[in-house]
Amino acid sequence: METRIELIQGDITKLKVDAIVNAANPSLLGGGGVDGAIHHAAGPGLLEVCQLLGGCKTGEAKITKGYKLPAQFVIHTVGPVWGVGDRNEEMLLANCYRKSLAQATVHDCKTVAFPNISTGIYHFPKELAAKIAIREVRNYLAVNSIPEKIIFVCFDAENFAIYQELLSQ
Ligand code: AR6
Repeated sequence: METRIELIQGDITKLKVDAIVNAANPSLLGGGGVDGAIHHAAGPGLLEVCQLLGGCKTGEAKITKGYKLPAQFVIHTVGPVWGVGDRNEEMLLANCYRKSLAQATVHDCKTVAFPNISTGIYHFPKELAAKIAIREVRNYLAVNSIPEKIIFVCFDAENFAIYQELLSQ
């Protein structure tokens, strides 16, 4: 596996990295899944600042501090809901990774952890999502020195197995 990409199975809220990415919704006011876990672990300070951000469009990313999280920053991105709208889910998911990585670079985040954006409540097919995530991260790292390291954090065993297989190629 390449030295700047790591894969783990676990809970992203536990990671002491420069930034964790949140799979949020356009309101940025919290929800279920990883979003709920991040807000729960970060405490009310995160919601207070999110209320000032004016939401976030699908495929875009906004950054906040991590509050009570071990991570210094949270990069909030909004993945596409699979199977609705104008059918450009693949492009929008790619944008999530690109825009999140750009936020990380601007804030000098050397270590960044990503969850499997859109593959839970938003029902994006897991293997296709993993292919897009890995492609975008590899392309970005090839031309940017910051972040130095990306950690793909898989919560469920199915995603973990998919990433293991794809990253070995
Ligand atoms: N750490 C890492 N990954 C996690 C964790 C965790 N603690 N908890 C869940 N996952 P989802 P989406 C994985 O549903 O599909 C929210 O309500 C999970 O197994 O969190 O982008 C938002 O507010 C899955 O692989 O996000 C939006 O409304 C991945 O995180 C909506 O859900 C993403 O699943 C976003 O849906």
